[in-house]
Amino acid sequence: MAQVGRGIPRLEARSKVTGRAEYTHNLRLPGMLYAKVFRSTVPHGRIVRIDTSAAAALPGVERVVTGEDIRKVIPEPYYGPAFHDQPILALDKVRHVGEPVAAVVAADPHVAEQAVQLIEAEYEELPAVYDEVEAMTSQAIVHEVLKPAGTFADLKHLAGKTGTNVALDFHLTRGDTDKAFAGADHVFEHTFRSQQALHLAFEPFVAVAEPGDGMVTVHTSNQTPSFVRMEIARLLGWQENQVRVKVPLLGGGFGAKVYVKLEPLVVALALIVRRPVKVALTMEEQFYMITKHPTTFRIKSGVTKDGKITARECEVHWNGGAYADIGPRVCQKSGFTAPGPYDIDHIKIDSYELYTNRTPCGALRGFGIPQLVWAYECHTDIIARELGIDPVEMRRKNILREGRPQATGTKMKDAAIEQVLDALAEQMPWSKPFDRGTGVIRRGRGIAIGFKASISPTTSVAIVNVSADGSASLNMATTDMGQGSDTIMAQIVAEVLDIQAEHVRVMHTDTDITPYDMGTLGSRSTFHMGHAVRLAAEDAKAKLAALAAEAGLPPGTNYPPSEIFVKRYGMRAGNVIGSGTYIPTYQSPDKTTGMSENVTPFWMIGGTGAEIEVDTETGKVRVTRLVNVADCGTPINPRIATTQLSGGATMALGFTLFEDMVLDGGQVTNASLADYKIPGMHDIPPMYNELVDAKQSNGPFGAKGLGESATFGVSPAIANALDDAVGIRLTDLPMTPEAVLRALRAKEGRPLEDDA
Ligand code: MCN
Repeated sequence: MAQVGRGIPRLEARSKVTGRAEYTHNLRLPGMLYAKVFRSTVPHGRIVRIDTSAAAALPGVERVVTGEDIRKVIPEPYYGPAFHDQPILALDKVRHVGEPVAAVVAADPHVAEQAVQLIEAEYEELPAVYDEVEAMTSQAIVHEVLKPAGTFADLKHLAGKTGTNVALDFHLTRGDTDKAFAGADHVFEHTFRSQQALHLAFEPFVAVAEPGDGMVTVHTSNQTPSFVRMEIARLLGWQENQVRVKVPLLGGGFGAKVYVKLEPLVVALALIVRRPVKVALTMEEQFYMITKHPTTFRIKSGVTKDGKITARECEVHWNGGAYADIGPRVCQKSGFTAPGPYDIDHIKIDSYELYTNRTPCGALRGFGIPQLVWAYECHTDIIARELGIDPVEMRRKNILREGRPQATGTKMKDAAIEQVLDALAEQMPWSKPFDRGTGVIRRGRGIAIGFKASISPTTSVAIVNVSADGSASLNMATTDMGQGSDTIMAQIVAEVLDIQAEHVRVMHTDTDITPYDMGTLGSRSTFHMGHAVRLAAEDAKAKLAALAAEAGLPPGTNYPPSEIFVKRYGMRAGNVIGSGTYIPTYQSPDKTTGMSENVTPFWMIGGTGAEIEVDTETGKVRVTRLVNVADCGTPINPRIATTQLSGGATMALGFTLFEDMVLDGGQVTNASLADYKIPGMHDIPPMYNELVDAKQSNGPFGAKGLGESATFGVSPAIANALDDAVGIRLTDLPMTPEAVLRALRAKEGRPLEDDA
């Protein structure tokens, strides 16, 4: 292959470094106004009164809008991909601190901000619930009524449970775990918890709505433009062709910008004031938009004395926050992989998505998988160490091999789990002696592996347009948020048409001209859109061949397109337009057993090896080396694919060691980049990245997804290394110096004062 497999630089690299790249933030429209949001200060309460009079009286303020005003243009102003549970601005109740309650529109954003400070709201406070396990039985009910959205095929069965906080519960049973535990040599049970954290794209959420003649245009930083169009049309009761959604490049998305976020608000405001309106969040406001699910995962395994896992029970509580967003899918799709990439005969999974009075939680790079791997890979490591089995051997003994059924019953195919494990062991290198140190600084190493199913079934459509000079453009709605999709899709077009990738122009999403795509999420684009793009290019190629035949050119030769057009039309005129649609096959899990023969079109595999240093006097953990290994089938662009590994691992490193949204009475106390620490250059260790030599037989050119794979194993690999170094086991994230020091001191029998 000439184009697929080329490690070319990103096509947009030059425009990014010269500042010419197009972002929604840079957009200024004639007559455009700015809106700022007034937010709830209580976690759960009935709205008694909102006084907007002082704000409305401030010179320069165009309009102050509340939830009731929105109802005048959108009678049912509730949105969401799973449930229509989220009001554009709060109605009747607020359900988390930071929830949008009112908005001020002004020509000057500073005036709008000043006016927001003048709004007053009074609430009758209601009991609140923040913890996912407490939410199961709490009397504090976040939603009294639930309306399933019914939009996506895989979420059609959603109902919610009135009178509880359960948005979705997923159950899977295979074999008989009770019997297997009774017959096991050893039974181990642990509980692991993970924290609330956030995406923090360096381009915060931003959207602009531009009302037109019987239509509206939305310019937005979003990963799912086709869904935005559908959802805005549904809210307004308009046809989809009256809504135009334009998405340029994104300054990061990481799963935050999926489905609709600011778009309903900005559209409602623009329709009310009949002018273009922009809403651009500050860094701080991102803490109130969407976050990563905190989880509590109780895991129990029955094991033979030589380390074969015979049974596993997984009970996962997902803290979904105040609005479901896409949480139910996280709970189900990730939930069914909770036992890990292991071949276990007896399995029971209970996975619960719960409403609480926190900022909503949704998709974040890994879609719940890192929370699961955190638990099952720590658990697996503890078992290995207690049984005196080498952790790599323990995994090798149990991994799911080709043709064996995963928990759902779907047989594993093209999942290079063993190769990933072998590559990790080799690169660490695991078989060589390791110096653990003797003084204040101790060293340890650990590994972890994880896997993820792709979201299914989903649709992607692409159009390839070949001009008479032979150049080609690609119309698709995949969003390039930094992962390099523009470049690799151009490589796929170029491969089929036998041209250079650099000569393919990739159009950014404009739903008036780019066809439907389910979304840039779940690392689905290379596989799904890659197929659609391949099919579209093949269609164009077949049409070019037909044109050559019409022109009387003898068959069998690959004529340059320009020659074909000239021969056929007498000059460089005309176009050839190829289109392609891709949707994989799928069988939804049985409602009672959770079983399915075809639950995913491909499996993503990722593994991490970590070497760390622990300062036993301060508890500080320094990661000295990370080994990131993944199976992405054929890398379309090995150079960019490798950077996906280091990017994903760096993000996961932050969630492992320091990132944590600290809550006090429902109030986030560290909602700023000064107090919420993300990895800086000095925190990033040397990394070794490897893509194992594998092929996805049903993938475009043998490729499958990769964007999240490096996030899976980082937390447990570091926790396992910590145990290896100093013999302490942390079960909560993040592993801050304070948490490490507390555990060290407790182990030494001299607990820190407030633990004594
Ligand atoms: N790639 C490749 N060959 C493969 C697979 C992938 O060359 N066989 C490379 C390509 O450059 C491709 C990229 O890896 O564009 C990711 O491909 P894929 O795994 O198909 O993921 P998507 O294009 O669907 O992107 C989404 C995925 C997700 S879900 C999140 S979250 C994420 C991510 O990718 N957010 C990112 N990577 C990110 N990278 C950056 N810089 N910024 C984000 O916000």
